[in-house]
Amino acid sequence: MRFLNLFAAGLLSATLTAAAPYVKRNETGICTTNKRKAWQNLSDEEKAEYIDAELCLMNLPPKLGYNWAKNRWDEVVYGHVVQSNVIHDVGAFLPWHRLYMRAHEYILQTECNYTGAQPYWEEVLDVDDLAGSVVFDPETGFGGNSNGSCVTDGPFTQLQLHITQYTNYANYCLTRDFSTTIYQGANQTHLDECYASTTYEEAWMCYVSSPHTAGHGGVGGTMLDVVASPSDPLFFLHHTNLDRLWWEWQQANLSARLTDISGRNVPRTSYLAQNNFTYPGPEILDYDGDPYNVTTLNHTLWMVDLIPNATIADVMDLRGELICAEYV
Ligand SMILES: [Cu+2]
Repeated sequence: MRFLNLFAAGLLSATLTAAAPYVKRNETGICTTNKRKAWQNLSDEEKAEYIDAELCLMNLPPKLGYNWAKNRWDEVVYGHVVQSNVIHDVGAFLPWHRLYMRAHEYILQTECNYTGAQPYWEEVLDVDDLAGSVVFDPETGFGGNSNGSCVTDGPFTQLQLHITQYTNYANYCLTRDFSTTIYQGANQTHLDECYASTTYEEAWMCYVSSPHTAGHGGVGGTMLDVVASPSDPLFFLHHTNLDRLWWEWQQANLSARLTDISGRNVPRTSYLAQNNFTYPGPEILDYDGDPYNVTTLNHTLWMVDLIPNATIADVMDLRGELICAEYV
């Protein structure tokens, strides 16, 4: 896999610094920013501001110095692509994606003047009518199904994508291909089952296999690509919803679950094979902060210079200095 050559340099140069504070707290010390709302509850003005900020990102010049990057969107997507074989099927899956949601939210706020917080797609509300979801509204949302072809309605009709698992020099379009069957994994029965998990290990596996798979497979097309799925802007609403579900689970027993982390650092052999992933090398595993193949609070979350790296400990509390968010 060619992109791994870039990995070593990136990880080593991005030293394992403590996270810098991204948000200002008011004088009481209470986090008052980043009230993350369901897309379904945003006003049309709020929706338009978010969509405009995403379009802004797609039109901003790149700034990380990669010669292949055509715009800032490519760089944001790359942050996920380059380490797909160490952020999926592992214990760090939920924490890494939590920080990645913050990176995206922070970049919208600081580089595209976005004044809101990252919205989420409350997917359970749409299990009976996926295609009818307001997120797919071409006027106010992300455009709709395209049955595997290029998306032809909504603000991302012209979106050109460049990064795949195998190259950063591709030119291809955003696609969607709905599956109402797979989407049923987002239903309340599955959410209840995951919520009833008693350990992080049990919880992350349940959330990954049910609501997480439901969003990726239900929307299909680009969203079904385990590597390049952040290319569909809907990815960020989907993963923020997943993060909300994890936070709900944490809140059910906060004193224990603010520190409850576990899992492996290397995906299962079957998972690597199924996705054509290479086994992560020492340039990754020697720098992840964990001495063994067990995920701990010291585990480093690599952000590829989009924002500073952090540890899992830094993101466990959604209300903390780093994420500073609230789901409303
Ligand atoms: Cu991912």
